[in-house]
Amino acid sequence: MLYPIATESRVVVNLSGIWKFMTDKEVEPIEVSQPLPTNEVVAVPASFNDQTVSKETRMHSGYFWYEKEFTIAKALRNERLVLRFGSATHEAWVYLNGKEITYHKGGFTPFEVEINNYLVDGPNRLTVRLSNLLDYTTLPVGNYSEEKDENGRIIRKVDENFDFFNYAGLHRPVNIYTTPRDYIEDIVIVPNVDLAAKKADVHFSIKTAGAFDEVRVTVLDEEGKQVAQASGNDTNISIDNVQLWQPLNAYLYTAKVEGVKGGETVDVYEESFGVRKVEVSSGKFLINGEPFYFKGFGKHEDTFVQGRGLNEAYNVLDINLMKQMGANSFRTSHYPYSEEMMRLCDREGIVVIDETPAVGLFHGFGFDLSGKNANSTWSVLKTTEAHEQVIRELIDRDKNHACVVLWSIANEPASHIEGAHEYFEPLFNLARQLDPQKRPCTFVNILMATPNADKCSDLVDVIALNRYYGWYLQTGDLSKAEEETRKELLEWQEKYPDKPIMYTEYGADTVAGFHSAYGEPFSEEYQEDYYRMNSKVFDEISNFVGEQLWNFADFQTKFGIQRVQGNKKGIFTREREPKMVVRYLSNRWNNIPNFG
Ligand code: GCB
Repeated sequence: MLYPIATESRVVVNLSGIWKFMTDKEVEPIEVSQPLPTNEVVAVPASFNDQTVSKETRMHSGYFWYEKEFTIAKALRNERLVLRFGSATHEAWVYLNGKEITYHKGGFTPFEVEINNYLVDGPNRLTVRLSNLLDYTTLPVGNYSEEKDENGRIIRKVDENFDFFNYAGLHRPVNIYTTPRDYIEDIVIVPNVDLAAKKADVHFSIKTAGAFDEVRVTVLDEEGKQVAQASGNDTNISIDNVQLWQPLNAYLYTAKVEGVKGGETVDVYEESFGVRKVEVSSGKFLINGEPFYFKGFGKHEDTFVQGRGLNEAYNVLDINLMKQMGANSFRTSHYPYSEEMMRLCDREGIVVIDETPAVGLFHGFGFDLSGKNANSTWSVLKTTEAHEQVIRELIDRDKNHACVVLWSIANEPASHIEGAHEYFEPLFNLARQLDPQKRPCTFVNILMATPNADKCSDLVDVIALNRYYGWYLQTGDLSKAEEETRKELLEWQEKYPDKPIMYTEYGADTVAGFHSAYGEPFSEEYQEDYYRMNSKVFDEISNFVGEQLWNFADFQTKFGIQRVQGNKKGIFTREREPKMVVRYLSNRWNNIPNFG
């Protein structure tokens, strides 16, 4: 699915702004033939939760409604008109002028529908019913329960099986875009680069709908100069003296794709792409033939008021802070991030580990670290279908992004429990089959799934570990934590000598401004000591290819005795003020080259 852009043949109408809003108390059915019976409003794109002063609305679990009126200019009415949601969290039923026109489940991927047949002259009423319910069939996984109150009303509850607040709503842009009746439907770009010859063969497959006499692809360089041109739905273009897309030194070509009919260009779409080679070989992660070292973060889409909604100013600031620290990468923990962020990373040369929303695949997670309930994980959870769907939708959406170098199929599943391998093997096969660029794949491993216990690491190209020695284990005892860290990393290296190893999480909750002469846990001193200890061990391990800490910034979570208005493992506060450790890490990372 192509990202909506304006071109010589396409117009984008942005429906962002103020929408009507109401939660559904499920007392009386909502009549979609009528305007929503509410005076409440919310801004789109954003989560609804933090825009209200009502605690009840903020914490609402169940169904809720959005509505917006729009008019389409007469000049556009003969075009093909497509309504597109960047995402709708987590499930959406879409009505236009009272008729259901589409449905989508899964809160982090786009979907679209043609609307010509449902439009009326004058104002059109777009109504969306959403649900933020999560259960054992959805991704992320939620612990769902319901009860009836004294009036017989159903009270629904979702206890997140993961450590971030269950923000919901229309988090990403809602657009109507036009195409001609004959149009370019999708573009798949696969660059193959001969590094020694500085030459790339770029394969384009163009999916079109309707009848074109010719499909033409023109590759333009960053100055807009033509590099090469070819014709056909399946075509190769060679680029001599190719400029590579490099981490923190991005170079983007543009593929101008034209559908031509009767000598006239009918539809035009421009897709930018980078030429780079990603491989895993002999315990190294190679980008453009050189061993790359990941320095960076696990993140969240999480800001004040907007919640999980697109916040482009924060995206820009976050990348600027990363660059200033000498970081080069992040993981989209724990769900696909906005398309706007992916496009920004392409342009800024930020390397991305692209993660599905498969988080919480651990029965009883959070209140049962002993793992008693975990034993039933793979018989209790029914997430296979949702998991296949998110892999399909994520790879379909992000396949052309140069910034994406590794797919993360899941975060912290119970990969040490019987049944895990059977669950994951087909999913890894699916991802590998679907990705036209054949990027490496991994899943992010939880601390109980040690080298002896884990059942799935044979499936991965990169061993990606979330470890909390010195925080959840050996709390406050960094010398014991150092021993455990070293011991486990050496065990992984011995067991899988050809697989690169990296940390995708390590961190310590730290209350900004809290100091301790004894370096106690939660103090800024402890956070720094904790990172110094980890760095020391990383530098001893030869197959260690990267450190992505947890977390870039403090973020909102559900309530819990371990959380003080959210998770405080950020090295920045939620406002993006640095904690003390940022100086140490900036110094370290600015002195570690991206390659070597
Ligand atoms: C983890 C999870 C992450 C949590 C983090 C923590 O292992 O992947 O979602 O926020 O630990 O801080 O506990």
